[in-house]
Parts: sequence; C-alpha cells; structure tokens
Amino acid sequence: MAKIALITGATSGIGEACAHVFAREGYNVILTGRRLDRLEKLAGHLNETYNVEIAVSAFDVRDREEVIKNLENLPAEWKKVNVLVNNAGLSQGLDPIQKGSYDDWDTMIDTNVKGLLYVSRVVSNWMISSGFGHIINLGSIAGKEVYANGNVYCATKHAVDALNKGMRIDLLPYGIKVTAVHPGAVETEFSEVRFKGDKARAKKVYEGFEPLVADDVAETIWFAASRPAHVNINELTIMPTAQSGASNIFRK
Ligand code: NDP
Ligand code: 8X3
Repeated sequence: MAKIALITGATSGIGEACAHVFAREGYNVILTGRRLDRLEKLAGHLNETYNVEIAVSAFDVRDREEVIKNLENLPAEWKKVNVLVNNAGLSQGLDPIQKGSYDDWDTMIDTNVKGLLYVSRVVSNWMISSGFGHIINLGSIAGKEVYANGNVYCATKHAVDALNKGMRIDLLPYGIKVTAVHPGAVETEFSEVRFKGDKARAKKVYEGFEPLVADDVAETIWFAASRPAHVNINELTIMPTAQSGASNIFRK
C-alpha cells in the first residue's frame, strides 16, 4: 500500500512543491489549504502526472473546530498518515514593536503557532494509533535569529522551534520522528503576503541575489523524510549561498 503524506499550505510555494515531490516518490497525498480551487487543480495535475491518489481538504488552520472536523471527516484509510508536513504559515507586516498591527500579530500567532498545534494534535493521535509517523515542521531562520521589525513573526518561528523539540520528546515513546526544516529567503508568495499584495515591495526582497526556490526546500524535506527508519534528522537549516544569516544577504 502506498504511503501517505499530509501537507498543510499546499496551495502555494513550499507546500505545493512538497506535494509534487511526495507524489513523484509514490506517496498518496492529502492537500490542505484555504484556496479550494488551487487544491483541486493541483490534485488533478498530481493524479494525472504521478498516478497517485490525492485527497483534498480545504480549511483555515486558525479555526480549531474546522481543523478537527475536516481532518476527522477524512476516510479511515487516509488517516494512516506517514508524513505530516506542517507548512501552512505566513508573515504579516514588518513594523517595529511599538507600531505593530494587533490584527497582524493575531494572524501570525493564530496561523503559525496555534494552527500548527491544532493539526499536530489530531494527526499525532492518528500516528500513535498506527504505530508510525514523521512530523516535519517548517521553521525558519527567523526561528533561530531575530531581525529588525521581524519581532512577532520571529517569535512565532521560535515557538515552532520549541514545539519541534517538545513534540520529539513527547512522541519519542511512540517511535514518531520529528524534524524541523529552517529555510532562509525562499522566493514564493511569502513576501507578497507579508506586504499585503504589494508586488513591487515583495520583489525587492529578492533583488541582487539568488534566493532559494520552493523546490530547494521540498527536496530537503524529502531528504529528511526518506532516511532509514532508525535515523531522525532533528533539524536542518537551509540558506541561499548569498545569505549568511537572517540579517545578512550579499547583494550585487
Ligand atoms: P506561501 O505564501 O507561498 O505559502 C503559504 C501557504 O500557507 C499557502 O499554501 C497558504 O494557503 C497557507 N496558509 C496560510 N495561512 C493559512 C491558513 N490560515 N489556513 C490554512 N493555510 C494557510 O509561502 P511559503 O511557501 O514561503 O511558506 C510556507 C512556510 O514556510 C511558512 O510556514 C513560512 O513561514 C515558511 N518559511 C518561508 C520562507 C520564505 O522565505 N518564503 C523562509 C522560511 C520559512 P492558503 O492561502 O490557500 O490558505
Ligand atoms: C522567512 C524568512 O527571513 O523573511 O521565514 O523571515 S525571513
């Protein structure tokens, strides 16, 4: 029977790239995100290209009841998830703490921390019942360092770093692997979302150097997911060659 990967935030960027990689490797994939049209289009494409089964479940990770209802409504055979990629996340704004938007703070904390927790709570119980599983959390260089005006986004990714370690301790007796992947700058919809649709400002983030692309991160996630059963990658930091840290990019 084919293995199963559940990917949150599969409508774009790193999540969408992960869906391609896991489908290419023969996994049946559960695609989640809010934009159902994108999920359905991707599902059709993956099914046709890789001849694997795809399930789609559209929900907002911030809504606890919706997360539980949508995941629990999946057919029993889809609950034997081998790999959960906790990828859904976002940044909103880039302001000093004294000027930060309350709404932006709520959105980031509710999505990046609470949303990840809601999904993990449900799926880790499935994994305990199955007796196997691997949770891969998308952290960030922002979860290892703090940069100017990154305050709350960095705090959410530091929380993911802590939760990654906590999950590994708590799930150890069940043989469930837990990994964090921490990327530096990846050109996706991330900056457009951060700057609320300001494409020109988003484009500037990646000017003068070669950023990572979503596939670079997806292949790294696949590396962690494809180690032998006795090997767990605790965490990996992946950066563009032109970036040495959260605040240091060499631009031509
Ligand atoms: P994208 O904006 O391209 O993708 C983000 C994904 O998250 C989308 O599929 C989006 O789906 C989903 N998402 C956002 N909010 C919600 C929500 N409330 N409920 C459900 N899904 C949601 O960005 P990336 O691919 O770059 O980001 C993926 C992850 O990688 C994030 O956790 C991000 O913090 C992290 N990361 C990104 C880096 C970068 O430089 N790009 C670097 C380091 C880490 P939809 O809108 O359809 O719901
Ligand atoms: C995304 C990378 O440096 O923009 O997590 O925070 S950064």
